[in-house]
Amino acid sequence: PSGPREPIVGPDAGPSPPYPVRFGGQVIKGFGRGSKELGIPTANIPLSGLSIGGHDDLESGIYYGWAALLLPPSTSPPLASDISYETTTTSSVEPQIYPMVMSIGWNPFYKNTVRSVEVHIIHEFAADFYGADIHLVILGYIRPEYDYVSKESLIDDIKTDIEVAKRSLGREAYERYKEDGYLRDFGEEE
Ligand code: ADP
Ligand code: RBF
Ligand code: MG
Repeated sequence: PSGPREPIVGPDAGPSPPYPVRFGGQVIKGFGRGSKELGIPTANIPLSGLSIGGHDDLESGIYYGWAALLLPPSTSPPLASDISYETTTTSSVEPQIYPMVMSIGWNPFYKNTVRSVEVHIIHEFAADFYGADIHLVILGYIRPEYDYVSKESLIDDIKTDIEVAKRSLGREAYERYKEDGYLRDFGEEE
């Protein structure tokens, strides 16, 4: 498909049903081509994560929202609070919250035989975070998945998705979901 893309998607008043959709999972190994082939890493999450909260019915396509990342202790930099005080009773590792775009589907350009859930976090990380827990609050649908004539046109569209997500999330009624309790509540998974 060609032609202009909408700069912002979803109603200005805020996400409308079924959004917000909340779900999460642990980052697993994918096909190993997000970073290497496209220059756009995607944290893959098991599809079974999608059934959390009864949302195994999300249609294939590209979505946007907020992601919370809880790095496993081994890959987190030591915190000053861990070193200086022995009085800390609960984990002092705080989840970090970032804007994200995600793809659910079959990657028609690559003709995958399994449906995948992949999240590109809009942030530059110094290291990989396989095994980390991710919580997602999905706030809207951007577009269906397409097949493409070239890798470059797929990359161009993903870059546009990232800009669309940033603008769409910048609206007050979407920005406020950064404070959603689900993004900070990782307690039940330890
Ligand atoms: P895979 O096929 O195993 O998913 P990718 O090439 O898609 O490999 O890279 C994904 C991995 O890169 C993630 O699991 C994560 O550990 C790391 N990563 C680094 N930066 C990001 C980012 N901004 N968004 C998502 N994953 C990232
Ligand atoms: N793959 C497709 O085949 N068609 C798409 O339209 C498509 N859109 C994507 C949009 C975003 C925002 C992201 C993060 C990925 C998208 N992908 C798409 C998946 C891409 O092919 C996949 O991330 C890489 O192959 C690495 O697994
Ligand atoms: Mg990936």
